[in-house]
Amino acid sequence: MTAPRLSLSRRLRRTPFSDGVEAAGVKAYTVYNHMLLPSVFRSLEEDYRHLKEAVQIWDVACERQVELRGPDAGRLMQMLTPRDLRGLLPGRCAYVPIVDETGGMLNDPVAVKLAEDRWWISIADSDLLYWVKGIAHGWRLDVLVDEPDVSPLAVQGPRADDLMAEVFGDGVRDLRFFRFGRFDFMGRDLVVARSGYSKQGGFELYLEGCDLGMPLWYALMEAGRPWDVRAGCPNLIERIEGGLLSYGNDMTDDNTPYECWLERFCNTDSAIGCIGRDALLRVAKDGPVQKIRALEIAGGPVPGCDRWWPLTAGEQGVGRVSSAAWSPDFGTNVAIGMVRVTHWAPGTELTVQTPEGPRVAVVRERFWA
Ligand code: THG
Repeated sequence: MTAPRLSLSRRLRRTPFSDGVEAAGVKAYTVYNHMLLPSVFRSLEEDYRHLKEAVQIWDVACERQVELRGPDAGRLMQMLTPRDLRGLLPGRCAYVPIVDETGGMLNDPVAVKLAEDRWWISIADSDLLYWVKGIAHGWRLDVLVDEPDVSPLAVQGPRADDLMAEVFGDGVRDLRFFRFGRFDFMGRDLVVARSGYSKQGGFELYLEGCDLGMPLWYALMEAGRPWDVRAGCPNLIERIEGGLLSYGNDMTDDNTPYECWLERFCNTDSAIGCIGRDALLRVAKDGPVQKIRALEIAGGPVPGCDRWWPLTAGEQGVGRVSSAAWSPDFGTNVAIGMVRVTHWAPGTELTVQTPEGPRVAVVRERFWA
């Protein structure tokens, strides 16, 4: 059986790097923020091995920016998140849960503080722009909110520093985690941060405008030759091992940050102004009734997880698996799920209902990497 194809049109946006991605032989895409996001180049496992050993260039232009600009930008940013941002200086990034008035997760972006009065919210897959515009307008805030023409490109893998130093000089090596600097590329300033959606280390470059997309892509590809650079993309296996959550897969607006194991990014006591603060104070007091957990699924490689797989204990439903893949390095299926409080203790044996039948799933203390 051949799988049906996805019809392309302008609503499914290309990126400034799409020509390079196609030339590199992309095998599969997913859709993220109405934009193409590559998901496989050679195979999931070959891409995984190469990411852990070399260096890859990722077209992550689908991580769109919501820009806040104006005197109330900082105030608006704090209204969106329970993470206390008062100590965050310009030049820094922060992973921030975004919650609605019920404390439900609307997105889990990286906030980039460009200046006191200018922020980029580098969003995961949900239309956050409309929520932010609604709040800015409804509260009559003095701030402009829009989606600028900014396209992130990631350089990820153990040789990322070596590659980046070839293009931008040794100064990039001094960037610390979740900080950014401005670096010249063909006479244009690029925001370059040490961040990215893998645990292998690397950078994200925020390209403003489209015209330098392919020159930047090829400059990085050329500079990376000595280290076998390839086009790559966020890798399902590697991100599950590292416990990097995927909004829309692992959590939705039905979940609070506490359920998502994101309490380390919540300062609900001190995040004054956060719209979901009262709701979160209530759930923090009682504690969540379910929580994201790492799970190991027994047996050989599981099929792709394109819907929630029920987790059961006997006849009782106790949660769901939302992401799963075979890990070559750990010789088991690694998975992310949401498990009820009664069954989330490490070591608990559950049953996961995969499309190919039931399997044993064991709750783990932590993720793999
Ligand atoms: N980079 C940028 N934008 C993004 C992503 C990114 N937008 C979409 C998506 N990824 C948002 N989700 C995440 C999830 C995890 C992390 C970043 C964005 C992440 N987490 C680290 C961790 O969990 O180890 C570190 C968090 C911290 O300690 O602050 O990096 O990848 N621009």
